[in-house]
Amino acid sequence: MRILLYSPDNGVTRNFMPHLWMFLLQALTPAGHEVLLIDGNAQPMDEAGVARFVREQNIGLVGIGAMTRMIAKAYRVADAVRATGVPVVMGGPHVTELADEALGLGGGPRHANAVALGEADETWPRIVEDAARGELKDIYAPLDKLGQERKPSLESYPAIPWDRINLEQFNLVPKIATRFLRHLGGGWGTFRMIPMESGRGCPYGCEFCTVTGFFGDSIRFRTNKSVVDELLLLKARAKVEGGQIAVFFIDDNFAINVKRTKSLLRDIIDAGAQVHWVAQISANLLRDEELVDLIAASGGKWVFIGMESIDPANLADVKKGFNKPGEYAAVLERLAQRNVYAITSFIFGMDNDTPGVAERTLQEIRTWPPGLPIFGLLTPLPATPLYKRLEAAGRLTRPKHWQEFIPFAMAHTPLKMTIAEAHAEVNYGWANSYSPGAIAKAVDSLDHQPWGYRANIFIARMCFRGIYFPQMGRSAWVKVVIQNRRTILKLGKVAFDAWYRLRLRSGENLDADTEVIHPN
Ligand code: B12
Ligand code: SF4
Repeated sequence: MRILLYSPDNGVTRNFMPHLWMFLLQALTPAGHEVLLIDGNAQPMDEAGVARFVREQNIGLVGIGAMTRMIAKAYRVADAVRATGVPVVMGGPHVTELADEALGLGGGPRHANAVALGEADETWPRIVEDAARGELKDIYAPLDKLGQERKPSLESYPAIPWDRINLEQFNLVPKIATRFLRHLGGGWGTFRMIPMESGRGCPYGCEFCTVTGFFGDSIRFRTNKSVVDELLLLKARAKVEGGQIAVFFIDDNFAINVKRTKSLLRDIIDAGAQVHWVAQISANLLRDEELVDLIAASGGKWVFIGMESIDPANLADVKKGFNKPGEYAAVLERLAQRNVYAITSFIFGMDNDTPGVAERTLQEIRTWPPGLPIFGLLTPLPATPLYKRLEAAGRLTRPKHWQEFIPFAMAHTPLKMTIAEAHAEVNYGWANSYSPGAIAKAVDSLDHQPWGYRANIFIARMCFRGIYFPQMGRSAWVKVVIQNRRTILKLGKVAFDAWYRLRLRSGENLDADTEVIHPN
């Protein structure tokens, strides 16, 4: 049977990274079946396009995975596929929480033939075999013999064949520049960001988060060896391609067990498996100097920190009191001293927020080393404690906000400001962090650093602004480049001067060599 795994586009921006679940389920598919992947963020397709693909490619089963914000598109695609007579199975966090919605049991239309609840590592092979026999069941749940929910162990994690998978759709280098960049130092003909997990689960239980409910509060790890082997495979692929690979450790809290993280990082260093990597780590765990040393030595370049708010009252409200705003600056300095920078994520529209929260937050951010600030709104995702609290208090203004998803729009009323004010705060945060002036300032603050670091923060800021300001298509990019021309010219001049000095020096050396060889 031919199987298509499909991930819908988010409709706002091209994702910088494919979704891990597709590669994982592909690796877990029983022998004898062929799996094709389409990531809508890399290969945008409308529902008719996916249905046509399914017919033309003689697909026998379609698997769709989606977060809440993409679920409306996921349902539309599922409907179009089912209309061709091909069954659809859906999985991921949204349908796990609202399986009835996907199966049409709550009064709405049915979108999926089957739903995979929770982690599907162990149920997927069964789903495939049932589909091949034409005997799909409605629900697949990971249960043990006693009927209790079972979280798969990651001890026997499958080897994802990164050396063989077709990653054509996941190259971040524009086609036009590929040939030239392939020959640049180290080879930049391709640049791929690859998702990798080293463990699952988070015990912290922040009120707005799906993770503790979905993956459970017991943390499970892969063996160090399986992570190191995967890194080595990716590194070898980059070399063969004349390109670069960076890894995003998608663990919700990569250092949740500091002892184990240190041992993994040491093993990566010992095996020479370093690639540039990004990971999510909460600020409280970055107090440890030795951990931060190992992060830098093992290839860590960016750390995503869910700071959420600079107001302790807000943090206490959402059960994230372990974040201490007073130590944010020291944590970021500790990272920056090792040339590791942070993606700092903030949520506005929290219950203690008042108008002006964005400027107050920016005032703090301006005192920190440069990084990539991002701003969102408090969002009640289905089945989270936050959703239940707001529902009970009658504060949800759009209880089924996912059915008509609107980016950066609140679905409940904050306590101390209006919805419109909350939206304006997010806009203020983005506009003032990613204006040409702010980008130039971030780059200039690294004037004492080699060119690569300045170029890195510049490119990252240019990409990150696209999370909020639509940046799809060539004309949008041309506009951004023109707006930031001063910084681009400055970076270009620094690069040219360095290249020219290098040439001059190698010319002098050539003369000196010539003198030695021909002293007369
Ligand atoms: C990496 C990641 C991202 C990446 C993007 C996704 C990517 N390219 O990988 C980035 C950093 C960009 C991101 C952004 C956001 N993310 Co995010 N992200 C994650 C994260 C940390 C890991 C995802 C992952 O790969 N997990 C590991 C895989 C193996 O697990 P999985 O995807 O759940 O898949 C398993 C099962 O669900 C199931 N399954 C999944 N799909 C399918 C499909 C089929 C057919 C079947 C059978 C089974 C199946 O099988 C898999 C194996 O067991 C998760 C948290 C988490 N730990 O999962 C949050 C998470 C998915 N993100 C979340 C959110 C809210 C967001 C944002 C909206 C945040 C924001 N406010 O801006 C944005 C929106 C992104 C966008 N614009 O599209 C929420 C989603 C909750 C929900 N109900 O939708 C999560 C769960 C975190 C949370 N705090 O609750 N995210
Ligand atoms: S620490 Fe992160 S992953 Fe864990 S519950 Fe809080 S927000 Fe979710």
